[in-house]
Amino acid sequence: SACGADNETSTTSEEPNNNDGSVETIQWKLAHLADENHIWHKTALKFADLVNEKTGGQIEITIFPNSVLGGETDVINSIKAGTVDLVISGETMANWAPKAALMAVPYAFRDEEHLKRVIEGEIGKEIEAEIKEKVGLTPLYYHQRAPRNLTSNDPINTPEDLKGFRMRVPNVPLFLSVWEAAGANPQVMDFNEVFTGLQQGVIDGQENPVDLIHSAGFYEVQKYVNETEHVYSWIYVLVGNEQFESLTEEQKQAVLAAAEEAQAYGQELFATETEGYISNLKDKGMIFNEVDQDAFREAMLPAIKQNLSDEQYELYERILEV
Ligand code: CS2
Repeated sequence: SACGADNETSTTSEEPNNNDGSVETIQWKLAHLADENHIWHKTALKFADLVNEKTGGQIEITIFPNSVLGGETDVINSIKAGTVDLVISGETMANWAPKAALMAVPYAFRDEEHLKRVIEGEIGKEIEAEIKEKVGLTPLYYHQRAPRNLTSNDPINTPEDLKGFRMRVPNVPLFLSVWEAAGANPQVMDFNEVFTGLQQGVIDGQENPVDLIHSAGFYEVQKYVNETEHVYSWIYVLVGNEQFESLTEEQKQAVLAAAEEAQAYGQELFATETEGYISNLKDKGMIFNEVDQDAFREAMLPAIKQNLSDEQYELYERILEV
């Protein structure tokens, strides 16, 4: 379910806030790194329509895909500065809220049911609360994600094949640690710089779920999807705390009700479209390579313990128990 929605749906009425007696429309900007065909984009458009409808046109949200407003970390800083209003983000927020790292610990989630028990249970609420407090963003709804796989131009079957392998990871300290431990040479890069890095041979590979491999056109510059499935996770759609708190109570409830419906809409798209991404990538010539997942899990485990703080590791152990 979305974060804290109330089920009443209503349009909002508000005192005129212009001297001509009109009510000024609130214009919000939502930024994300996927393309216009991606589940995140289609769901964000639906969310914007629902918010506009439920507020009687008082809130208009414009969606900016393909990192056009900057990389994920830059956008989060822009929301704090008030020049952007919403973002789609996840474990990158660990740079402000340590508990967000627990969204993407390698091989932590056993299956979809386990993942949902964490997201929608006590632990998910603790992660959301720390994000709100330390990042200054309010989670509105989330997207379940396909597992992250490692892409390359030569097959990677075990960590032994990672010697000298220069790869990009998102701005997530834990990802740097686990891929170093597995034997690769990871470096942080914004998502919108990865294609060029691969095309120019600055990096040899990257890791992402099939939907983002497709969204960024990595099939043009990568041959193999090595099925490490090393991270199974989710990602939030978040609004700046200040932007959200500036709304009337009625407008807040309308946004939360829209988020609830957008959540269900996005989940339906996830269930029906993920398989399609795999066949699309195969049609584009990518080879899906089965790997020794246990070998990657074993290679990464020591780095998980070493990289996480005591508090993060305690939460990790709770996740394993759920
Ligand atoms: C994306 C992001 O940049 C990427 O590789 O997959 O969604 C990434 O997962 C971020 O860390 C999410 O905060």
